[in-house]
Amino acid sequence: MKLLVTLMMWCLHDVAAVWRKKAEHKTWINNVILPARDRQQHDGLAQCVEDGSNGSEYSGTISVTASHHRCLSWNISKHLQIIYGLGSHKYCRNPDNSPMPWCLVRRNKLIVREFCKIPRCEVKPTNSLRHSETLKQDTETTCGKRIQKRIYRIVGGVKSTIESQPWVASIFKGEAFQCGGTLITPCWVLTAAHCFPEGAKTSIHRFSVHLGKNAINETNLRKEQMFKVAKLVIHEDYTGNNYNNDIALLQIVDNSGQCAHRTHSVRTVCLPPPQQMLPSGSFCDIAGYGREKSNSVYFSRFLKEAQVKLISQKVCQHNDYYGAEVTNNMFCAASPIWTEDACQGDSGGPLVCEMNGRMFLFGVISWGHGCATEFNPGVYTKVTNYNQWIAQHTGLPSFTKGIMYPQKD
Ligand code: 4AZ
Repeated sequence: MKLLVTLMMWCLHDVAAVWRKKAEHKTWINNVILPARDRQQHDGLAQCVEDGSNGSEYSGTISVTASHHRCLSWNISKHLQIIYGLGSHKYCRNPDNSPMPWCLVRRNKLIVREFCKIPRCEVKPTNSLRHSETLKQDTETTCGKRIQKRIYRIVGGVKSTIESQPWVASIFKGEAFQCGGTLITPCWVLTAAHCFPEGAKTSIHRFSVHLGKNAINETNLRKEQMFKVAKLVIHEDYTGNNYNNDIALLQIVDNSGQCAHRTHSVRTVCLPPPQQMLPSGSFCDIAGYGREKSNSVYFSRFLKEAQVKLISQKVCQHNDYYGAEVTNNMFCAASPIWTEDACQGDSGGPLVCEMNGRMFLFGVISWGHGCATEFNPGVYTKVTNYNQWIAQHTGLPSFTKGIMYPQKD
């Protein structure tokens, strides 16, 4: 008896190894696309396998294999049932990180494991009705919330995750990364005017905006949302020679006519009220995919974030710093020992400051002499000078009043 059990376990192991090898070359999951609303139809459990997943979260009720064999109850192998904590059912599962869910079947008097036919989940709902039924959007009152997930320690700074800065947008011209941006409403991204050197002649159809991206050259369809540019508004008074009014708006829309939907990797930031400024010395975060050194050829592959300290207007406009190069539509920030700074490629991205557990966008990364060099702080467009301008061009005054900003008693 003991020998038979050992033989059976060996067989199971052996056949499993063969199947694992086969599965590397062939997908056994039928190419059936389930609409998003059907994914969780059974007690809130996953009924399909997400793209890129091995189905370890699958908890549906399919109990036939890819080769049409009926699954046996898991209690046929007490050993597997116990080590994997499976019940006395016969549904396909992936308890051991196999390439996909599987179950035990009887073949030629032997009990072997076979992979199952599980429908793939739809990556994106196909019609806009279903889209709006299932997907949430941020509103004026849900902005600025994030899951802070720093991994470890722009120039200097720490490698970040998009969940820590879910409002960060990346703007591409064709295949080329162009600039950062910040999601301020589900349909609008705020960025820098100097990202569009062709000004009013810019052909917007060449641009795309990506949200939810952890790394520039990495596409994770489960996190990322991609958009075309429906409209570009460059500030009318932007002057390229001194970067005054370095601010622009992009209206975004996806292929099914929708704007950004709210996930852990995609959220809107809050706007502070008009003319609100924080005291100098306050620490804020900057984020971007820009260069890690001013002379570096490459952009940072990963999203990075750094903490910088706000510098008073008086100090930044002093001749030891930038003098009159810094206008009142700009402010400066730097790390106290000049080790962390925004750099080329971070332009257009956010400087955000926390107030009562929410993040508010105070600055758009604009310019600076070099990167992380002494007495040459980063210069940011002062967003709170533009609430009215943003309201006028987006038609969304409720997002620009700063209603989530803590009120003084
Ligand atoms: C740039 O070229 C740039 N050190 C942005 C920020 C800074 C420097 C250059 C600030 O886009």
